[in-house]
Amino acid sequence: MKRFTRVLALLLTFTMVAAACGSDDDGDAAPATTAAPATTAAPATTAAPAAPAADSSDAIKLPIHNWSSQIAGVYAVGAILEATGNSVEYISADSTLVYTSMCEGDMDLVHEVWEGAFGVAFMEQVDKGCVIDAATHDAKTREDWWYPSYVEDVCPGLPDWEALNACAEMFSTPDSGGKGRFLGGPVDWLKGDQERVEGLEMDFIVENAGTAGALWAALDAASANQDPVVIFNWTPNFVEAMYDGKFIEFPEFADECRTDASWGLNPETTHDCGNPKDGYLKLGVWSGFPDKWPNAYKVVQNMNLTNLDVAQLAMYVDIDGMEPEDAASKWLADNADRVNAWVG
Ligand code: TMO
Repeated sequence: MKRFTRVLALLLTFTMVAAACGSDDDGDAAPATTAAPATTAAPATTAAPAAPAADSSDAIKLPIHNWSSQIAGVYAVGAILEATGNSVEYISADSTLVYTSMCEGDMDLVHEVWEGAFGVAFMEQVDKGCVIDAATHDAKTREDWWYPSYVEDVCPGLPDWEALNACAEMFSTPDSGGKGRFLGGPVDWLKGDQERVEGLEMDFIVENAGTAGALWAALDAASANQDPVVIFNWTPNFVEAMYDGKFIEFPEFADECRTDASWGLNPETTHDCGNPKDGYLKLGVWSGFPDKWPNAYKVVQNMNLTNLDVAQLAMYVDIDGMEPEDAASKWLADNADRVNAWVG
């Protein structure tokens, strides 16, 4: 049986070569197939599948952003692409502008597109046709204002946003002029916190942390003293494994809330609502990707991260203190069966 298959494969190969040679004949008006007698069961051309297109040898450009699951995860994505024979290049990139970069051909693949933070920037380029919405992970995401649970002891009515606002003064800092301080993430993440504070007429100022680490340092310091604090946080993340806490419940999110000022509680501002509670996590590629790296593209479309994957990648770095590359290796080893199925 095995030998028969091999012989058949050889025959097919020979037929393909013969067909290819035939069609190479210069000035031969009749293609090889029409020369074949009508009684031939299968003409050479229909038996020969199109030769699989080879991937370009150019490196696939991948961004390094500024939160741990992404940084560890991109090395895992890169290692998978290398295993399929591609080469990759890692480039530090602004996490919002990266979608414009993809349009300009300066970036090829973003594997963690969070709806809350990047949904608008991503979909804008998808609508333009220069970025492809290539895969939706199973992971469901949420990104919003968040507090550690002990704050509920001093601020009744949480997690409701109006209850938070009634306690605003508790969240003041020496620089916040008596208002509460919301500590947001780096400026390339979620936009719109200032609009939200204004739109909902909250007694808060918005301060942006320079790094994710500055958020966790503020959380750590506040927790040690049980001081009220409200910061930007997200899930899946490592935080839920270390701290008990909740997201603030703002008015329910709708797409129009981001684009249509007249929508929502305040007819003059956008962002007078919370972020999506069940947000997507997507994978986007440059529109030229499928033609340039057809084989890699097949693998990329199979990639699928769960909440646990994203949380684990973050935990390996932020709790266990692993280097992102080592976290990627560990995650790849622990998930080898799934990853092999993606590669096919
Ligand atoms: C994009 N992020 C997960 C940090 O909110």
